[in-house]
Amino acid sequence: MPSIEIYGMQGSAPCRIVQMTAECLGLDYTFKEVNLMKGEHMTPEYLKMNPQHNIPTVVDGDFCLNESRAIAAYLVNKYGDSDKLYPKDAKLRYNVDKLMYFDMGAFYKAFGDIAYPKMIPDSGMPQPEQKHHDKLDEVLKWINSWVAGGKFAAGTSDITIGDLSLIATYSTVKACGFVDLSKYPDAEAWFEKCTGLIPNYEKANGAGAEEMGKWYPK
Ligand SMILES: N[C@@H](CCC(=O)N[C@@H](CS)C(=O)NCC(=O)O)C(=O)O
Repeated sequence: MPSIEIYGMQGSAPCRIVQMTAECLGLDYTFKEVNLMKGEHMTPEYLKMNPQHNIPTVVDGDFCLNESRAIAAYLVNKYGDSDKLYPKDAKLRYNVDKLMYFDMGAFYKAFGDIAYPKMIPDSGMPQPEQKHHDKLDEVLKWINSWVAGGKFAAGTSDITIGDLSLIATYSTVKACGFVDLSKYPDAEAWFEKCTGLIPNYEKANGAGAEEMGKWYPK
C-alpha cells in the first residue's frame, strides 16, 4: 500500500476526516504539521500545493488535493478494496454525499457560528445568540433521528465517510462542552459505536478534537 502525506493541524476537523478515512482504509500516511497561527499555509511552497491556502492538503504521488470530504471520497475510490466506506449504489452514495454536504453546510456551520466568536473574540464575528443555539439543536435532532435504532447515518450496514465527516464535527462539539449531548441519546450511542470502529481513533480524531475543545472558553 503506498503512502500519502497529509498537511494540516490535528485540531482541524477537516484534517481529522482525512486521517480517519486513511485509518479506515489501512492507508499509510505521514502527517506534516502546517501551523496556521505561524502563517505556514501562506508560504509560496504551500500555496503551490494548495492555492486555496486551507488545511488539509493531501499529496498522493504527484497529485495535490484539498477539500477534506472530496479527499475522503477520492481515497476510497482509489484505495478502497470494497465500496463499503463510499457505496457505489446511486441511492446510498446520495445518502453519503448528502451527509458530507450537510456536515459542511449545516452542522459545522451551526457549530462554528457559536464556537468561533468565543474562541477568537477579536475575529469580528458576531457573538452567538439564542437562535444560533436553536439551530445547532435542530441539526443535532436530525442527526439523532438518522441514527436512531443503531443505524449508521446514511442508513448503510457499514460505517461510511458520511459518518466520519459527522464524527469529526460531533467530537469537536463534544470536546467544547457547551451542548448537553445527553439530549441526543441515539447520536451519543452512534458516536460511541463509530469511535470503536475507527482504527487508531484517538490518534486520528480524538486527541485533535480535545485539543480544539481546549480553545473554547470554559
Ligand atoms: N471545506 C474545507 C475547509 C478547510 C478549512 O477551512 N480549514 C481551515 C482550518 S480548519 C483553514 O485552513 N483555515 C485557514 C485558511 O482558510 O486560510 C475542507 O473541508 O477542507
